[in-house]
Amino acid sequence: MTQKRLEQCWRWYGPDDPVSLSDVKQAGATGIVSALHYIPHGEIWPIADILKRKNQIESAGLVWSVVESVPVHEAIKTKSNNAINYIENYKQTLRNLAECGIFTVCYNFMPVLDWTRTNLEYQMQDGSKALYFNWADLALFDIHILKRMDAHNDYSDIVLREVENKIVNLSEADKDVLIKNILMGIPSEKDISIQDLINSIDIYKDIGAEGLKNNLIWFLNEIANTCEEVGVRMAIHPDDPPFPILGLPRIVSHQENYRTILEAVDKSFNGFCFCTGSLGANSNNDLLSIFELIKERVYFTHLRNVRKDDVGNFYESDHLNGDVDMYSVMRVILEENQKRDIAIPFRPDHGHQMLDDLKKVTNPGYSAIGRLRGLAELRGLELGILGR
Ligand code: DNO
Repeated sequence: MTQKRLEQCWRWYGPDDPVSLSDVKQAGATGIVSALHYIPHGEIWPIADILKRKNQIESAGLVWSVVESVPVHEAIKTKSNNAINYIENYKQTLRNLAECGIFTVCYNFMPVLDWTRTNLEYQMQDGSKALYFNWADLALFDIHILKRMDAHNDYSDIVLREVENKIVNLSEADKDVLIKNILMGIPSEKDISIQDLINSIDIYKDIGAEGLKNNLIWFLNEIANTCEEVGVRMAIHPDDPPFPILGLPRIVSHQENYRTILEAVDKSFNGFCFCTGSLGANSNNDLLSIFELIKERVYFTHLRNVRKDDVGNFYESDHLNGDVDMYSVMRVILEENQKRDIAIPFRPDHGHQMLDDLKKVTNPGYSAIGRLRGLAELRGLELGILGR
């Protein structure tokens, strides 16, 4: 195999991130993945703000490689009356980013909630802490806290029995933590409230998966000309977890979804963020086969691993030690990378809270040392495969 390396990236939430840009430098990453999280969803990102962030990154000797994310406003996902205004704003943000030299934009089309976990401090045997998703905890929240109508129909008997056991011992404090965990989003973006969630569940009940898919296709068609004019490549992130949850539809969870998105808008700007941890949480997903299908349009990758149990609960495992065969994934990504003019960016997605970080307040999944371990292992794997 020839020798072209991937671009090593690191997600940085901005100046308030407890992990500094000089920490990132020491971790050995060269590219930064960042977003202007303080700008409310749907508003235009002004050029001055983009340039300010870009300069901060460049002064540290790094490059702003990928925007993750320019959030898609709920009005667009639900195609409500004012959606077209938000599309115009979105296009302007893309133009502004391109004007500042940033051309890769990650986004997702998950209703209301971004990634969802039920426990943000799952104790690992080695003393570190991981993010965890447990169906019974989600069902408990759904049935007993949200009180969604007919929610119990969405869960297996095993899960429902576990809910009954859990509810007996659930303290008010446990309940609060569960609510906080499930509603937790991106740091410094607006928090979702229980009431927002209930309202949205109602709205999406009428839209359904078919409607949401059509809205995505509509969105992509609306922004297509702008993306092509200014050279922006969009990278949609898969649903995390890749299942319908809380009665909300999902449309980027498995291979057939990918085929639909590819075929519906068959233009090179319409690309993907290949996230191994998200897709790997569904044992029916064959990651290599999904990658084969979309490889020419993969503009960004999140390398993360998960370990699932028989019920489908999963925790985020060490990057090289989980159900995702990271060696094979890395191989195919590197093969594709050899054909590219621009190296494919990857970031070690999440990491355990470990060592000194256990004493610190960190952003769940985004503490420094766990990701540093992940990056170092992935870099070693990459070099091993490249034969250097
Ligand atoms: C979680 C991330 C997601 C991702 C967005 C992309 O850690 O992978 O929050 O950034 O879904 O839009």
